Amino acid sequence: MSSGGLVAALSGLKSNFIWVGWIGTEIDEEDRPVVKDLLWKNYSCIPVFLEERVANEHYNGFSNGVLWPLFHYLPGDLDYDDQIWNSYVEANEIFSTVVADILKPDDMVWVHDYHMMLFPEILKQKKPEARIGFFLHIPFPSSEIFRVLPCRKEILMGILNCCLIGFHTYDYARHFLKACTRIVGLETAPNGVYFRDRFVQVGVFPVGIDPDKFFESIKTPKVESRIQELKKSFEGSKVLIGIDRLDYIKGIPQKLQAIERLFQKYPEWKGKLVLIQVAVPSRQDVEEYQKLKKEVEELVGRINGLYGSLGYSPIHYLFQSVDSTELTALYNISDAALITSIRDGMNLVAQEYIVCQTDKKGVLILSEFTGAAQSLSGAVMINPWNTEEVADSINNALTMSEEEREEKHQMLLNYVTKHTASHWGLGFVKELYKASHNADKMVSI
Ligand code: GDG
Repeated sequence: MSSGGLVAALSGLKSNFIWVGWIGTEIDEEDRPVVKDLLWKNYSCIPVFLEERVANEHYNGFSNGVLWPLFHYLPGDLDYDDQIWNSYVEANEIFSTVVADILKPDDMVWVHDYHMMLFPEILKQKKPEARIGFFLHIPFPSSEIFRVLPCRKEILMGILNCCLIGFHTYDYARHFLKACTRIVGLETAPNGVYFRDRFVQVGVFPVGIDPDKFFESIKTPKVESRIQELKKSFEGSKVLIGIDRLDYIKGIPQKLQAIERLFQKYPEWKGKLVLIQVAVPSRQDVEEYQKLKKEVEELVGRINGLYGSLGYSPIHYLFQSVDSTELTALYNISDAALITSIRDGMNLVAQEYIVCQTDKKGVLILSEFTGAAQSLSGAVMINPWNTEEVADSINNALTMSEEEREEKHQMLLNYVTKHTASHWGLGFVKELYKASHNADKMVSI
């Protein structure tokens, strides 16, 4: 299982689905039936096979090279050309052929994320009766940014073929509706948009985690003993934790600059504070990600060189994925989590940190540019671009009174244990069911 927010959210969803997804690698024509059979029998998964060039241009090229930076307000990094766009169209077409083949009359189809924005329209052409919902896991940007996209109309029309379109926050939904008005000239309402002869419902569904998974894991002997080991290694130090895919949206350089400023401004922390930064390798085939890796490594080296000593490194940098025992133990022993995303659809790490703070009631320091910031009011909010403010916030978080920490933690915990992945998933599916029946009524009128 790969690391990432989409995987975490969907694995916390306790419901029966047939999963359809790209297999992640090229499989020879003659091996495909065996692979298909194996995945179906063991995981209820239906694989989609893409040839390597199409997969690469669809995934690394258009999805992660164009849509990802643009939707995270970085239009400067846009690397658009017709070839990668054509592969995006082709991959969406191949997916829709696979789904059209297995679709039964009462089925609902839930499409996930920016890789699949044309899929609803193509499936609808093949199966006009299909009931389709779409959820975007990343921000939908202001229409002022979105309209930069050369194929902006096609992308909007693609998802408008759904009965329900979901976002993490009201802001993202509002931006989408505005784009429909400005770019396609459609009439909108606060909860949807009129498209052809139908009303496409637009809703807000903030994603959550599966808290029980962490509560149970913390009590296992394996995690308990790792917690004790880690507590011993960092005895006498405050621990800050950062868990991110190594992605430029996560603001890791901004985080490191704030740590450097903290040591300059509050030298008393030297020798008494460590940042454990897990940076999970991600999209290493995309050039921007290789540049980021270099930048982060240089910053880590500089800070450790300046503020470390023979027996002390202020930053423990891991360019690797850690297993779930290690992850849970790291969350548990830290005094604060530091999330500095410059944009982030939601950010599940924030929620995972909260549920793992069974002992210390540590502080969540959270970028105001995450979707999570809109619901986690017990966090210490920061603007990651304001290095001075982040440094001060870290200092304040680590010197905060126990009562204040306890109060903030309780507020956060109440939210996260209520708004779980199941709550999110079932909420979306129920709404899709209702929306698809309402859409039928409108058509028959
Ligand atoms: C996208 C959106 C939105 C990370 N490192 C390790 C590891 N992880 C797990 C975390 C968490 C997940 O990956 C990361 O989730 P995020 O939500 O923080 O971020 P993205 O991957 O960017 O996810 C995001 C999300 O979709 C859901 O809609 O929240 O905004 O960008 O679950 O625990 N897991 C393990 N080892 C690691 O080293 N085991």
